Amino acid sequence: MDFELNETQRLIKDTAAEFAQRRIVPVARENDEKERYPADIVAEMGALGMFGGPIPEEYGGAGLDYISYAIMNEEISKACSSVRTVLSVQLSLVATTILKWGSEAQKKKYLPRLCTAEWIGCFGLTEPDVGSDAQHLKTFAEKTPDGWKLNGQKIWISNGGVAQLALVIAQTDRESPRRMAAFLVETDLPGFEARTMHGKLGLRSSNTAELFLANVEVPDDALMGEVGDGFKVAMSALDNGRYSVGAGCLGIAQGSLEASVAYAKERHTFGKPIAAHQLVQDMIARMVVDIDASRLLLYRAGELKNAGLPNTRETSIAKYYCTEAALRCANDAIQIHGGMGYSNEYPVERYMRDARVATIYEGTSQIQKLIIAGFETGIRAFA
Ligand code: COS
Repeated sequence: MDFELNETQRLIKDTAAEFAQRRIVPVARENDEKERYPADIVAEMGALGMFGGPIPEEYGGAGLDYISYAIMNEEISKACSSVRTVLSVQLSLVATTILKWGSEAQKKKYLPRLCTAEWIGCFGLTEPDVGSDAQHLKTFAEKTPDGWKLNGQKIWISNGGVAQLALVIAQTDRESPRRMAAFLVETDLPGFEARTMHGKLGLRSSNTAELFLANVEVPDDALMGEVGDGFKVAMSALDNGRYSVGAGCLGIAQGSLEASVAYAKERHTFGKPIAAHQLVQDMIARMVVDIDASRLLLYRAGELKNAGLPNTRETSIAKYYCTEAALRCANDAIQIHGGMGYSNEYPVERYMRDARVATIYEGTSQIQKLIIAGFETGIRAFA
């Protein structure tokens, strides 16, 4: 039995799938080859309301439940995970974080622009020396009479080179990492520079940048939450970011399965379609099980989000499982496609390359396991 979708969820699935097939699939391969950011597709999705996600309608959003939001990410990712990246970062790391932590003025100013993709947002946590150990940032915000002065460097920032708004996490006290703060930094401010990074293995048509902040002066009202909330802002953003990465990976896994079934029925060896060979059926069965397990784990986390309940543990379980499963599925899809799987004539090699980063960014699989085991044992591995 398939997961039962309600009317809204079905509509989201059909609309996203139709758009993806019509607008994203035809250009995905070329955009990947040319490392071309799909600005036109993003603008069109924004105009159609596809960036509204779970943001309430009063702030310009679509007020979607988290299962519908996952479905949107799945369908877009099945067509092209680079486009899914723009959507996920915009909504999961930036917009929903502003919704949770922002002042009324910050919500009114930024959310409607993000929900139409008129503005693109990025999330500045990672630094050259700080990935997993997110408590020890070097980017520093110094209090000034009129606001704050930010100095530092961020790296591997998705959307960084195309963003108008950066959510930047910085230290405010050199003696205490517990005094981190979150800032909403408009990227046209003097001293803010983004340099796009090239040569990535996957997600090649998404934009990834290094951010340089040299004496960037922001007003007091750029501070989001209180001084000392910065780490919690980042972790709650990642609770949502990890969910949409999981959903994106579910889309990759589903795409791998669909491509494999189609190819295995069409390709003949030893006088029959390869789908009739038992070892091919073994790979297809493993994909089906991985996809079912991914979907159930992901939607469980989504239901907790819908109910406004704590979900860090369940989101980490879903992120860990979905990302590893997508890699297994994409790898087997290449195997089923044989030599053709190694060519970009078929989408499966891109699935593999696009899935690869997902066990690394927004918390490695190792970090997810430490979070999960921390809940189970009550013992933090990081103390
Ligand atoms: N939401 C809100 N608050 C959270 C939270 C969450 N999901 N997780 C932790 N916190 C809070 C805790 O409640 C705690 O608050 P108090 O100090 O008031 O008790 C505080 O944050 C510190 O929590 P904890 O001690 O558990 O943090 P750790 O330093 O042990 O966190 C890990 C360690 C590794 C889990 C964390 O640093 C992490 O997730 N690292 C990976 C970061 C990452 O994903 N980087 C890649 C970014 S790519 S965008």
